[in-house]
Amino acid sequence: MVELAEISRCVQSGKAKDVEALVSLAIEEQYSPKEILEDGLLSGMRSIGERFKKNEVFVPEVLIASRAMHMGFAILKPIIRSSDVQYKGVVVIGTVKGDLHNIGKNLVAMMMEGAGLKVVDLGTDVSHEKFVEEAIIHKADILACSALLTTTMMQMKTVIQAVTAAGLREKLKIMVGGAPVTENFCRSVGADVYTPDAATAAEQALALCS
Ligand code: B1M
Repeated sequence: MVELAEISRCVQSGKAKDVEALVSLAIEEQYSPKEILEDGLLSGMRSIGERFKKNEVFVPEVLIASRAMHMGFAILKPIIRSSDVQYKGVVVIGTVKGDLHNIGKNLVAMMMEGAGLKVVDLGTDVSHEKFVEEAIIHKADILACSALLTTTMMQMKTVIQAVTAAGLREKLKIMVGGAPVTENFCRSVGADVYTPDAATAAEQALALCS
């Protein structure tokens, strides 16, 4: 009999092959996709997120754990019925126009996924038009912008202006982050939430959606 806690432990230690095997076995043993997701895969990512925040693990461990989670998720995905797993919210995320840094943004996206949110990752060099377009298409609850350059961080203001012009500002929360971004900057451009790291970003995103 598979223990879902074992899947969680294998995610945390990045044992992707074991995660795949255990998820397949758990499906055979009639665990529901929701149980496997919540108590296995996402539980593992949540733990790694907490340890990352306490500096007990670092970027490489998080990336390896996330890869293991995704491999398990790929097996689960075809059998997840839309009625079975309810996402807690929808986040559209990207690195702003002119900026190609994606390591931090990817971490934020993974942690948010690990927290049970649906994440639509637009990649890097994302224009304000694209942010708005995708927020509408995916009925996003949160727009999350990352920037690593002092020369691109002002793009966040442009994104927020475009969101306001599209009449979405009331219902769309805007989160910002990245090395040069600060709480003061967040307030000055009219964003809702600044967080300094990926784990806190996931926590805050979840709080905004509940
Ligand atoms: Co570039 N780069 N880079 N770079 N790069 C920095 C950012 C820089 C500080 C290096 C330096 O000069 N000391 C500097 C910026 C200076 C400034 O603006 N003041 C810089 C520069 C100048 C440049 C170029 C202009 C260099 C050149 O070509 N002359 C160029 C720009 C290209 C472009 O974007 N148009 C450039 C290019 C590159 C590479 C392509 C080589 C590569 C990026 C590869 C990639 O991302 N795929 C790169 C890298 C790797 C770096 C450094 C070394 C590392 C960045 C990183 O990934 N950190 C960086 C120096 C440094 O930081 N030591 C540097 C790890 C990552 C986990 O941290 O992204 O901060 P970070 O994410 C954190 C938090 O910030 C937060 O969570 C993450 C972790 O928990 N976070 C969020 C991030 N986004 C968030 C969003 C949120 C919430 C939290 O909510 C939405």
